[in-house]
Amino acid sequence: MHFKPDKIQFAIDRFAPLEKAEFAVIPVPWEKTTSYGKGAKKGPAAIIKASYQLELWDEEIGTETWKRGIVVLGPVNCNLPEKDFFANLEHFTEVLIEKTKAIPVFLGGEHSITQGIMVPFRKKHRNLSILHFDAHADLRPEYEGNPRSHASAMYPPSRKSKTVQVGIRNVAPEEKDLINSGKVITYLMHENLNINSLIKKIIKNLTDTVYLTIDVDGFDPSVMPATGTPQPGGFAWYDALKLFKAVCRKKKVVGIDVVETSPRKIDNITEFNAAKLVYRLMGYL
Ligand SMILES: [Mn+2]
Repeated sequence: MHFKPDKIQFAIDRFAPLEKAEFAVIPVPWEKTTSYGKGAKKGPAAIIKASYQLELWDEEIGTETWKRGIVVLGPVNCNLPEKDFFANLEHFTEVLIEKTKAIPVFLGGEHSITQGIMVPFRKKHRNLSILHFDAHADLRPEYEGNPRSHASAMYPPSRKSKTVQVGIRNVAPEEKDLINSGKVITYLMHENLNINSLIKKIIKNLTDTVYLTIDVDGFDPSVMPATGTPQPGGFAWYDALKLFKAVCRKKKVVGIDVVETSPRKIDNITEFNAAKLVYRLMGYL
């Protein structure tokens, strides 16, 4: 398998071939099971398009992060039957993390992509833990008969890896015995409004090597309004950044996904903010 760069690219990627890049951005416009608001498949392209508008100097980090090398790869093929898509996504991810040094940042697409991505990460990194930032627990073994549903995104990964959930404020009856059980530690949003003490708990509970999965609905809808199943009362921008900064600085973050951006016609806030988030996270690493 080789990587076929798409025409859609960060304006800055031409300075960094994949071999030299510190970060690889991978669009995964997968959308099969969204239950309410549609459009997650348009998320990756919208975020990349918005990224052209970012200033290259990051005012918080104080550097031009792009100089460390960012490459945007062509999208993972999502025009496949579900089984083949996940097999391909797993294989793609495995090749990427085995053959390059770049830290991958996957752009979704619906959250179920995390299921495929996690398989090779688990193989490569012993004692990997997951920081799961989301409004939803996503712990149903299956939803509407499908274990690959976005509502089941974290069930398989959390059976195998320690999973710390934050932002959670929507839990189904069939999930209530799965939160804070087994390998899952769940910090319900309403019980953890003090960001500093939440950060302490998260840092204590994560292992040294961390995969970060960010559903944009973990943020408050005022920050990330365009998403399929929004929930009130999510993280404010600077609180979330403080949390991500602490994790990126104190742990070894080996991969990231940012999922569930569903661009809408009325505004472009979410894709802009997601692009800024991704650039900022790179700066923290
Ligand atoms: Mn969610």
